[in-house]
Amino acid sequence: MIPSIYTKIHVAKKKQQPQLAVLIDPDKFNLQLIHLANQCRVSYFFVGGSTLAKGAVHQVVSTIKKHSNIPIIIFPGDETQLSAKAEAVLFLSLLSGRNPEYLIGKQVQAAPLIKKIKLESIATAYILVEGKNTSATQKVTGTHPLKNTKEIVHTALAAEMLGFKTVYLEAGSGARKSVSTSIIKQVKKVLNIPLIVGGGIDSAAKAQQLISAGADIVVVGNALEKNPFLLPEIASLFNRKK
Ligand code: 1GP
Repeated sequence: MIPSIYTKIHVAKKKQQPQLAVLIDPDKFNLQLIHLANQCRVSYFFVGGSTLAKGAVHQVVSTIKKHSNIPIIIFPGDETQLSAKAEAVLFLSLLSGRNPEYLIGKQVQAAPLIKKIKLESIATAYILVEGKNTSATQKVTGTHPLKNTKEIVHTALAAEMLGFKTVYLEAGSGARKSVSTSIIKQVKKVLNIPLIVGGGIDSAAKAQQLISAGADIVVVGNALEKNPFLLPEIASLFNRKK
């Protein structure tokens, strides 16, 4: 049997092998990045965006599938961003905010669609962390990111107790400041489930700091849109023990 995507994530975490996810925004799709990823240690493509035309995700997932065997995990901006051709979806709940639509409303709309297309769903506690500029997620969801480390840690802890499969600490796409190593270390002290970290990671040095602090999956998007040739350097940090 082919192991589920969550099993892969979990096994890599247990082995302390950090994984790299390349975020593809369908609006900024670049086939060159897919070809480069095939030559590097990229564990997953995350596909999604906060404001996309209907069908854009499915179209890009189909195109990537023609050129790569790297598993695709949908990282949805809304309940319409799904594709049966992907391997899994991060089933997000925005736990840093108090907007019921993004805590459970959108999920109720998406659940029957996910079941219908038989997509593996990975329950993910999505925690927006202050990234020094207003992120698209903030604008779309009308919520504020968390600043206080204690609150971030307690939110991650509550997520694990609620049965979430992963926690995603998000500084926001293109954040000027990525999630700090001190926050990652504090969260890791209480967390047993895999930790995903993204937002504003624009160099191998930054990625290395986050890996050393304990991130299990590092997500890079913007920086690779700007310069795909950064990928080999960043990817060379992965598939070794922390
Ligand atoms: C955004 O965490 C991801 O949701 C990746 O962020 O685009 O800044 O790399 P960047």
